[in-house]
Amino acid sequence: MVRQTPRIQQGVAMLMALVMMAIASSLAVYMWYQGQLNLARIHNIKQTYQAKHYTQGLLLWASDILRADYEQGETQSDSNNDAWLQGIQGMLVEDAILSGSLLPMDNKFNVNNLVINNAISQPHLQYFRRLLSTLEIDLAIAEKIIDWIDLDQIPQAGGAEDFIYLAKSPPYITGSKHFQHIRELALLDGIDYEDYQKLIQYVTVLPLTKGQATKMNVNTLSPPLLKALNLAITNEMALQLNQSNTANFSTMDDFFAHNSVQYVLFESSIKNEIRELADVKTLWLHATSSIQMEQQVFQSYALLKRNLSGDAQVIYRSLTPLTP
Ligand SMILES: [Ca+2]
Ligand SMILES: [Ca+2]
Repeated sequence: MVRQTPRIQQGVAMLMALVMMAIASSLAVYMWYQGQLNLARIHNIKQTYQAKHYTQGLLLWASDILRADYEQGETQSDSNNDAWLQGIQGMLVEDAILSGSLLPMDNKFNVNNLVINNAISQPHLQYFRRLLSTLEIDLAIAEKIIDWIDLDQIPQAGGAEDFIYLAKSPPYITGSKHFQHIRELALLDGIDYEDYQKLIQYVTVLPLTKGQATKMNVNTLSPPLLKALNLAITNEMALQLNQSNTANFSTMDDFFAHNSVQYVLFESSIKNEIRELADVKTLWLHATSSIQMEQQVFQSYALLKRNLSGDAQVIYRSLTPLTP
């Protein structure tokens, strides 16, 4: 047996001590790092929680100003001139900067109106065809939308059901329900990027409450959407009705009496058809809230619906904008 000299023993002890020290110090660094990480996590969770509360506050603020709009006697009609459209920008609170805005959603055609209670709504289909024709988009997009929503697998003439979508790569199937998000329109067969980008400037997807169609607000419609209200409306009339986005008709009768259309929209059958499509009220709104806390910005979106007292109810929230 080899006996170690005291010198060698000393060397081994020293080496052991050094190894122990290295382990201890890396453990200390690891624990410190974990501690910092936990602090950062807690900080993030706290900020997210606070941002949620601020968003909630902004939505309550939105409901308040919408009710105030009704209380100030604005129950009859809404237009692009309404004060609530200004929103709030950069409001400083304790530890955050809040911004919020409201946009009308009844300023576009709701494609979900094409199928009501699993049946095609003819006034909406005729309207949408006139709109597609003005926009120079293939009319068959209307049938593709109908087939996407309806519950059967029988394609409309020019439409497309599951067998068309299952042949794509990757394969997918139709929704068999109303559209939930505007981006779903990009999934339609036969729609290219250019048509999609054009279409979403004029159409929207809103839920139908109690199986009832939503109505557009004539005061917030752009000229192509006004023109599609009736075949007799020319481009020039549509521009005059739009009044450079300042239209402010108090009632639909005021709209029909406008000097640009009074001689083309005078028959009661025409008026009744337009009344099914449009009104002078803004009931659907898109809320955007932006909460800036330190270096982070929390952005969220919500769809609001006004009730008869003017209050707004959150229908759903989204982390992506519901409108382009
Ligand atoms: Ca179908
Ligand atoms: Ca079908």
